[in-house]
Parts: sequence; C-alpha cells; structure tokens
Amino acid sequence: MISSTQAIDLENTYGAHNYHPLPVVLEKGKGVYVWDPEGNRYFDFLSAYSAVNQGHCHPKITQALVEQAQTLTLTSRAFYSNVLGQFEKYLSDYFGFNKILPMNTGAEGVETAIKICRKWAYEKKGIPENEAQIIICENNFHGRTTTIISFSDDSDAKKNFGPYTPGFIKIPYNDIEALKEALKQPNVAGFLIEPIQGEAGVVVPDDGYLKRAYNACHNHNVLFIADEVQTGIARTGDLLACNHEQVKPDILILGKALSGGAYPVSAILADDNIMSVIKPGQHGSTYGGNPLGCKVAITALEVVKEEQLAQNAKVLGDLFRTEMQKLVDKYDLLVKIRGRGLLNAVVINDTPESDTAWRFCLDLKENGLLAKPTHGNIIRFAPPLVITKQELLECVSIIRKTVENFIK
Ligand code: IF1
Repeated sequence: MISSTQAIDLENTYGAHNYHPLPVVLEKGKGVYVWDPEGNRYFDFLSAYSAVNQGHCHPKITQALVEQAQTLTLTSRAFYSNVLGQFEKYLSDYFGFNKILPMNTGAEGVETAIKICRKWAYEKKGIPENEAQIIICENNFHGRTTTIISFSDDSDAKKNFGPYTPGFIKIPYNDIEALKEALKQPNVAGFLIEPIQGEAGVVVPDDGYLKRAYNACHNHNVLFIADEVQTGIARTGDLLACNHEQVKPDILILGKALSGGAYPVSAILADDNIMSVIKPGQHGSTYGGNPLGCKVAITALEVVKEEQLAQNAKVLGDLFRTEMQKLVDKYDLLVKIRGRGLLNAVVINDTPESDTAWRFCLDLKENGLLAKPTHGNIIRFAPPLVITKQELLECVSIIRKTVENFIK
C-alpha cells in the first residue's frame, strides 16, 4: 500500500499533467463513500462526473463484471457474441429506439452521432456531400477529440490543437430564436445539444426550451441529437433529461453511468430510418460492443430500475436545493443554487478567475466531502443516486459548517 504523498508524487513524476486534481488520493469506494490510503472517509459529491450513479463498487455490477471477465471479455466485431444482441435488445426496449450502435467513451459516442448525422444528411436529406452543418451551443462540452474541440469555445480545450474540423454553427444555449435563425441557413443536418449543460456549470434551460427546439428542428427536417452522457441514466430525476419535456431525440448519446463506473461503455440510439445509413465496414471500434462491457451495462441499467434511482434523484434533488437555498439566503458566500434531480451546482460569490471556489472545495475535503469547481466560481454537487435522505442531510450539514467557517 502506498501513501497519499507517494501516490501524488508518482502521478506528478510519470503522468502527463493534463489535470489539476484536488489534493486527495482515492483508494477505495463503496456506495456514496470513498477512502484515501490513510483511511479518511469522504462523501463523493462528484460521482466521477455522473459515471457512478449506482454508487461505487455496486455488488451486483461488480459480480456481473467478475463473472463475465472469467468467461469471455472481448471478441471484436469480426464475430458475433452471445451477449451483444441481448445488450442491444435490452437498450432498445429500455429507451425505446429501434437500433443501438455500441462504442466505449462518451466522446466516441458524440463522434459517432456526428458521423451518422452527416451521412443521413447526404444520403437521406440530399444535402450536397461535405456541405452538412451541425448546430451546437456556446459553452458546450461534448468530449475532447479533435473534431469535438473544434466547436468548443473553451480555449484550454481548443488552443493549439488545430487545424479544426469545419461544419458547425454556434448559437447561444437556451435561445430558441437563435436556433430558428440558424435553421434558416443552408445544409443544416442536425442540432447537437446537452439537455442541461454540465461543464458550463449545470445550466438548466427554460421550461419548454427542449420541446420548442425539437419542434423547430423537425420543421426544417433537422436531426435533434441529445448528448445525455452526463444528464442521462436517472441523474436529473428522470431516466433521461429529455423526458422532462417528453422529447424523444432523433439520436440519443449515452455513456458514463450506462455502465455504472465499472467499465467504459457508450452507445448511440436511433430508429431505423437514421441508423440504416451505416453499412458494414463504415464505423466501429475494437472494444465497441464487447461482451464484458455489455454485461456490465445491462446490470447497471437493471440497478437503476430496481433501486428506483430516478425517483430517488428527484426527491432528494428537491430536498437538496431546498436546504441549499436556505444557505444561499443566509450566507453571502453562496449566490445561487441550481440544477435538476441530483445534478446541481452552487455559484460562489467571487469572480471566475478567483480561487475562492477551489479553496472552498479544499475545506469541504477537510470536512469529509469531495467536490470540484467546474468553471472558476461554480461548484458541481452530484452524489451517487443511491444516497439516502439521512446521508444527504449529513452532507448539507458539512456544506453549512464549511460555509460558516470559511474565510473568503
Ligand atoms: C474530462 C468535463 C463533465 C460530457 C458530455 C460527452 C462527454 C462528457 C455531456 C465525453 C464528459 C467528462 C470528461 C471529463 C470530465 C467530465 C466533464 F468537466 F470535462 F466537462 F462531466 F462535465 N458529453 N465529461 O460531460 O465523455 O469521452 O469523457 O467519456 O475530460 O476530464 P468521455
């Protein structure tokens, strides 16, 4: 066993410095809790950016992983497997789409959706080849591949990674008139959107925005593509964030908690009229649809239903925002609490350039709760959806204590 200091030194010495983690080392996880090598226990209020909705090391998911790992892990798609079709049917019935295309990471899912949208535009909509445009939103986060950062407006994610992929039209988020204006442009193929913007700081659009955006897209024969990598799998108090407005996206992108944080699995879901544009040999990946990931994902989704995680996220999310609003009203350090279900964020009363939110997270860590700022002065609060009311109220007490003792 190595100490926290040793673990940090090793990462700093041998790892690329592509992150600036909070100074805490995690060695063990169970449910809503994680422990460092020294045995200190923390509430995990990040859930690996909503990949661990089912809680750390869920016994049912772990058992499925172990059993399949001792049976067959990877076949490639050169052959069929006995598990992939069952996974595809399970997701088809679970989410209500005819077809599933399995990948591994969320970014691969987004890239796959972009490719399918473009191919559909050329072969079904009749847009001239290489002219397809996809509308995206300011302050988006869809992953870190070269095409995806090509339409990012985060200079850290984008600078010096050019030349960039063309074919994207940027509009403000939550602005239906801007979308309608962009839809008048020629060759628009799709609209790629996060139903709630996660990295931007848990930005929830106005009620009705998703439905109006969906209708506007369909009035122009443009695909509505929902990136639910972070908002999906019960995180926002419904199975999908799009469900809050009864919107069924033309292409749905899932990842993260699709496999409960045990193994990378992502998937793109669409109906036959769209997915049929993909023919053999036109897309795929070595691990996409592997039996191990499929078995883990089926089990992770079973847990969501069996433990009613969406319902729990809705009830405890409302309670969390109610309790946090009391702190916002009482302490000027906290400006606003916002979110849906158990995807929430608090805005700290300082500039995005300040280190106030960072220092507040350091104090939260000392008090036994792990969270991290998204941009500058916004702290995301997203515990595993298995959290109990008692545990949630204990976390509110930790946040309250931290605010009371915080020296700005
Ligand atoms: C990191 C952010 C969150 C996502 C949405 C696609 C992806 C993500 C809506 C790509 C991934 C992760 C990436 C991770 C941190 C985290 C993150 F801070 F980067 F922006 F959650 F907000 N669509 N988000 O949120 O999925 O390829 O990572 O599996 O890069 O540090 P991925």
